[in-house]
Amino acid sequence: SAAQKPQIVFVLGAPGSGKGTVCKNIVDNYKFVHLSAGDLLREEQNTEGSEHGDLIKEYIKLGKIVPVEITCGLLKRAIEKSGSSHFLVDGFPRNQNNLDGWEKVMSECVDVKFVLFLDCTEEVCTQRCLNRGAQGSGRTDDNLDSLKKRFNTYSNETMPIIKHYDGKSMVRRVDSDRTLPEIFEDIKKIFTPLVS
Ligand code: UP5
Ligand code: MG
Repeated sequence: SAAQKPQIVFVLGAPGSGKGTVCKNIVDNYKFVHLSAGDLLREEQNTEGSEHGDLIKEYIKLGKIVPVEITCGLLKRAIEKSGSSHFLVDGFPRNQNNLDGWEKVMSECVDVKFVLFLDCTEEVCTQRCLNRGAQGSGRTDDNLDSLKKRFNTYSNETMPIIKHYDGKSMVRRVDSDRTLPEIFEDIKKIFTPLVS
Protein backbone atom coordinates (compact mmCIF):
# COMPACT_ATOMS: atom_id res chain seq x y z
CA SER A 1 0.00 0.00 0.00
CA ALA A 2 1.03 3.60 -0.50
CA ALA A 3 3.08 5.20 2.25
CA GLN A 4 1.00 7.18 4.74
CA LYS A 5 1.23 10.91 4.30
CA PRO A 6 2.32 12.96 7.32
CA GLN A 7 -0.70 13.96 9.43
CA ILE A 8 -0.86 17.65 10.32
CA VAL A 9 -2.78 19.48 13.04
CA PHE A 10 -2.67 23.27 12.73
CA VAL A 11 -2.65 25.04 16.10
CA LEU A 12 -4.02 28.58 15.88
CA GLY A 13 -5.00 31.27 18.35
CA ALA A 14 -4.10 34.80 19.37
CA PRO A 15 -0.62 35.82 20.56
CA GLY A 16 -0.29 34.42 24.07
CA SER A 17 -3.33 32.14 23.75
CA GLY A 18 -1.10 29.22 24.80
CA LYS A 19 -0.19 27.54 21.51
CA GLY A 20 3.37 26.69 22.54
CA THR A 21 2.35 25.56 26.04
CA VAL A 22 -0.45 23.33 24.77
CA CYS A 23 1.75 21.84 22.04
CA LYS A 24 4.32 20.88 24.65
CA ASN A 25 1.61 19.10 26.63
CA ILE A 26 0.48 17.20 23.51
CA VAL A 27 4.05 16.18 22.65
CA ASP A 28 4.53 14.92 26.23
CA ASN A 29 1.48 12.65 25.93
CA TYR A 30 1.04 11.75 22.28
CA LYS A 31 3.21 10.84 19.33
CA PHE A 32 3.45 14.32 17.78
CA VAL A 33 6.34 16.50 16.69
CA HIS A 34 5.90 20.21 17.45
CA LEU A 35 6.84 22.73 14.76
CA SER A 36 6.31 26.36 15.74
CA ALA A 37 6.43 28.61 12.68
CA GLY A 38 7.40 31.53 14.92
CA ASP A 39 10.24 29.54 16.53
CA LEU A 40 11.51 28.45 13.09
CA LEU A 41 11.47 32.07 11.91
CA ARG A 42 13.27 33.31 15.04
CA GLU A 43 15.87 30.57 14.55
CA GLU A 44 16.31 31.49 10.87
CA GLN A 45 16.66 35.15 11.81
CA ASN A 46 19.65 34.24 13.96
CA THR A 47 21.22 31.93 11.41
CA GLU A 48 24.48 33.37 10.18
CA GLY A 49 24.28 34.26 6.50
CA SER A 50 20.51 33.86 6.20
CA GLU A 51 19.28 36.00 3.34
CA HIS A 52 15.96 36.54 5.15
CA GLY A 53 17.28 37.55 8.59
CA ASP A 54 16.63 41.29 8.32
CA LEU A 55 13.18 40.89 6.81
CA ILE A 56 12.12 38.43 9.54
CA LYS A 57 13.40 40.72 12.29
CA GLU A 58 11.44 43.65 10.89
CA TYR A 59 8.22 41.68 10.36
CA ILE A 60 8.21 40.09 13.82
CA LYS A 61 8.66 43.39 15.60
CA LEU A 62 5.79 44.90 13.60
CA GLY A 63 3.60 41.80 14.02
CA LYS A 64 3.39 41.40 10.25
CA ILE A 65 3.15 38.02 8.54
CA VAL A 66 6.34 36.90 6.79
CA PRO A 67 5.81 35.88 3.10
CA VAL A 68 4.80 32.24 2.81
CA GLU A 69 7.75 31.19 0.64
CA ILE A 70 10.02 31.69 3.66
CA THR A 71 7.80 30.16 6.36
CA CYS A 72 6.51 27.25 4.33
CA GLY A 73 10.04 26.49 3.17
CA LEU A 74 11.16 26.20 6.81
CA LEU A 75 8.15 24.03 7.73
CA LYS A 76 8.58 21.74 4.73
CA ARG A 77 12.25 21.25 5.49
CA ALA A 78 11.50 20.49 9.16
CA ILE A 79 8.78 17.98 8.27
CA GLU A 80 11.03 16.17 5.80
CA LYS A 81 14.03 16.21 8.11
CA SER A 82 12.02 14.83 11.03
CA GLY A 83 10.71 11.81 9.15
CA SER A 84 7.90 11.63 11.71
CA SER A 85 4.26 10.97 10.80
CA HIS A 86 2.34 13.34 13.12
CA PHE A 87 2.97 17.09 13.38
CA LEU A 88 1.58 20.03 15.30
CA VAL A 89 2.11 23.08 13.12
CA ASP A 90 1.86 25.95 15.62
CA GLY A 91 1.04 29.49 14.49
CA PHE A 92 0.52 28.80 10.80
CA PRO A 93 -1.29 29.46 8.41
CA ARG A 94 -1.91 33.02 9.63
CA ASN A 95 -3.32 34.69 6.51
CA GLN A 96 -4.58 33.99 3.00
CA ASN A 97 -1.08 34.20 1.53
CA ASN A 98 0.07 31.51 4.01
CA LEU A 99 -2.90 29.29 3.19
CA ASP A 100 -2.50 29.64 -0.59
CA GLY A 101 1.25 29.02 -0.44
CA TRP A 102 0.83 25.98 1.82
CA GLU A 103 -1.84 24.43 -0.38
CA LYS A 104 0.23 24.96 -3.50
CA VAL A 105 3.32 23.27 -2.07
CA MET A 106 2.01 20.84 0.59
CA SER A 107 -1.55 19.75 -0.18
CA GLU A 108 -0.39 16.76 -2.22
CA CYS A 109 2.13 15.44 0.26
CA VAL A 110 0.44 15.86 3.69
CA ASP A 111 -3.01 15.45 5.29
CA VAL A 112 -4.36 18.30 7.41
CA LYS A 113 -6.53 16.58 10.03
CA PHE A 114 -8.02 19.59 11.82
CA VAL A 115 -7.32 23.00 13.33
CA LEU A 116 -6.91 23.23 17.09
CA PHE A 117 -8.18 26.72 17.93
CA LEU A 118 -7.16 28.15 21.30
CA ASP A 119 -9.72 30.81 22.10
CA CYS A 120 -8.70 33.44 24.65
CA THR A 121 -9.53 37.11 25.25
CA GLU A 122 -7.16 39.83 24.11
CA GLU A 123 -6.83 41.16 27.67
CA VAL A 124 -5.67 37.83 29.09
CA CYS A 125 -3.36 37.14 26.12
CA THR A 126 -1.78 40.58 26.32
CA GLN A 127 -1.12 40.22 30.05
CA ARG A 128 0.50 36.80 29.52
CA CYS A 129 2.84 38.15 26.84
CA LEU A 130 3.73 41.23 28.91
CA ASN A 131 4.49 38.97 31.90
CA ARG A 132 6.64 36.79 29.71
CA GLY A 133 8.50 39.85 28.46
CA ALA A 134 8.99 41.12 32.03
CA GLN A 135 10.44 37.70 32.95
CA GLY A 136 13.04 38.11 30.22
CA SER A 137 11.67 36.17 27.23
CA GLY A 138 14.06 38.11 25.01
CA ARG A 139 11.32 38.36 22.40
CA THR A 140 11.36 41.68 20.55
CA ASP A 141 7.55 41.59 20.27
CA ASP A 142 6.59 41.11 23.95
CA ASN A 143 5.89 44.83 24.44
CA LEU A 144 2.62 46.75 24.35
CA ASP A 145 3.41 48.46 21.05
CA SER A 146 4.16 45.21 19.18
CA LEU A 147 1.30 43.41 20.93
CA LYS A 148 -1.28 45.90 19.61
CA LYS A 149 0.03 45.26 16.11
CA ARG A 150 0.09 41.48 16.62
CA PHE A 151 -3.55 41.60 17.71
CA ASN A 152 -4.59 43.73 14.73
CA THR A 153 -2.95 41.24 12.40
CA TYR A 154 -4.60 38.36 14.25
CA SER A 155 -8.11 39.88 13.97
CA ASN A 156 -7.80 41.06 10.39
CA GLU A 157 -5.80 38.24 8.82
CA THR A 158 -5.80 35.10 11.00
CA MET A 159 -9.42 35.02 12.19
CA PRO A 160 -10.60 34.73 8.56
CA ILE A 161 -8.41 31.64 8.17
CA ILE A 162 -9.96 30.06 11.28
CA LYS A 163 -13.40 30.92 9.84
CA HIS A 164 -12.39 29.31 6.55
CA TYR A 165 -11.59 26.02 8.31
CA ASP A 166 -14.67 26.31 10.51
CA GLY A 167 -16.73 26.45 7.32
CA LYS A 168 -15.22 23.07 6.46
CA SER A 169 -16.05 21.75 9.97
CA MET A 170 -12.35 21.33 10.65
CA VAL A 171 -12.03 23.45 13.80
CA ARG A 172 -11.74 22.00 17.33
CA ARG A 173 -12.12 24.93 19.72
CA VAL A 174 -10.69 24.96 23.23
CA ASP A 175 -11.34 27.80 25.67
CA SER A 176 -7.77 28.69 26.66
CA ASP A 177 -8.80 31.49 29.00
CA ARG A 178 -8.58 28.97 31.86
CA THR A 179 -6.04 27.15 34.01
CA LEU A 180 -3.68 24.73 32.29
CA PRO A 181 -5.16 21.60 33.98
CA GLU A 182 -8.60 22.57 32.66
CA ILE A 183 -7.23 23.14 29.17
CA PHE A 184 -5.22 19.90 29.19
CA GLU A 185 -8.38 17.99 30.14
CA ASP A 186 -10.03 19.20 26.93
CA ILE A 187 -6.89 18.47 24.93
CA LYS A 188 -6.98 14.91 26.23
CA LYS A 189 -10.57 14.52 25.02
CA ILE A 190 -9.54 15.61 21.53
CA PHE A 191 -6.28 13.69 21.17
CA THR A 192 -6.91 10.40 22.97
CA PRO A 193 -9.54 9.18 20.45
CA LEU A 194 -7.09 9.88 17.62
CA VAL A 195 -4.65 7.28 18.83
CA SER A 196 -6.90 4.62 20.32
N1 UP5 B 1 0.45 30.73 29.56
C1 UP5 B 1 0.03 29.96 28.53
N2 UP5 B 1 -1.14 29.35 28.82
C2 UP5 B 1 -1.49 29.79 30.06
C3 UP5 B 1 -2.61 29.53 30.91
N3 UP5 B 1 -3.62 28.73 30.56
N4 UP5 B 1 -2.67 30.15 32.11
C4 UP5 B 1 -1.65 30.99 32.49
N5 UP5 B 1 -0.56 31.27 31.73
C5 UP5 B 1 -0.48 30.67 30.53
O1 UP5 B 1 2.02 31.27 26.25
C6 UP5 B 1 2.27 32.64 26.42
C7 UP5 B 1 2.58 32.90 27.90
O2 UP5 B 1 1.43 32.63 28.66
C8 UP5 B 1 3.68 32.00 28.45
O3 UP5 B 1 4.42 32.72 29.37
C9 UP5 B 1 2.90 30.85 29.12
O4 UP5 B 1 3.61 30.31 30.18
C10 UP5 B 1 1.66 31.57 29.59
P1 UP5 B 1 2.50 30.49 24.92
O5 UP5 B 1 2.21 29.06 25.11
O6 UP5 B 1 3.86 30.90 24.58
O7 UP5 B 1 1.44 31.13 23.88
P2 UP5 B 1 1.55 31.27 22.31
O8 UP5 B 1 0.15 31.25 21.80
O9 UP5 B 1 2.51 30.28 21.77
O10 UP5 B 1 2.12 32.76 22.24
P3 UP5 B 1 3.13 33.38 21.18
O11 UP5 B 1 3.53 34.69 21.75
O12 UP5 B 1 4.19 32.44 20.80
O13 UP5 B 1 2.11 33.60 19.97
P4 UP5 B 1 2.31 34.38 18.64
O14 UP5 B 1 1.29 33.81 17.74
O15 UP5 B 1 2.25 35.85 18.82
O16 UP5 B 1 3.83 34.10 18.28
P5 UP5 B 1 4.52 33.27 17.12
O17 UP5 B 1 5.83 32.88 17.59
O18 UP5 B 1 3.59 32.26 16.59
O19 UP5 B 1 4.68 34.41 16.00
C11 UP5 B 1 5.47 35.54 16.27
C12 UP5 B 1 5.59 36.39 15.01
O20 UP5 B 1 6.26 35.65 14.00
C13 UP5 B 1 4.27 36.82 14.36
O21 UP5 B 1 3.73 37.96 14.96
C14 UP5 B 1 4.73 37.08 12.93
O22 UP5 B 1 5.37 38.31 12.82
C15 UP5 B 1 5.77 35.97 12.73
N6 UP5 B 1 5.18 34.76 12.09
C16 UP5 B 1 4.96 34.81 10.73
O23 UP5 B 1 5.21 35.82 10.05
N7 UP5 B 1 4.44 33.70 10.10
C17 UP5 B 1 4.15 32.56 10.79
O24 UP5 B 1 3.69 31.59 10.15
C18 UP5 B 1 4.38 32.52 12.18
C19 UP5 B 1 4.88 33.64 12.81
MG1 MG C 1 4.26 30.43 20.57
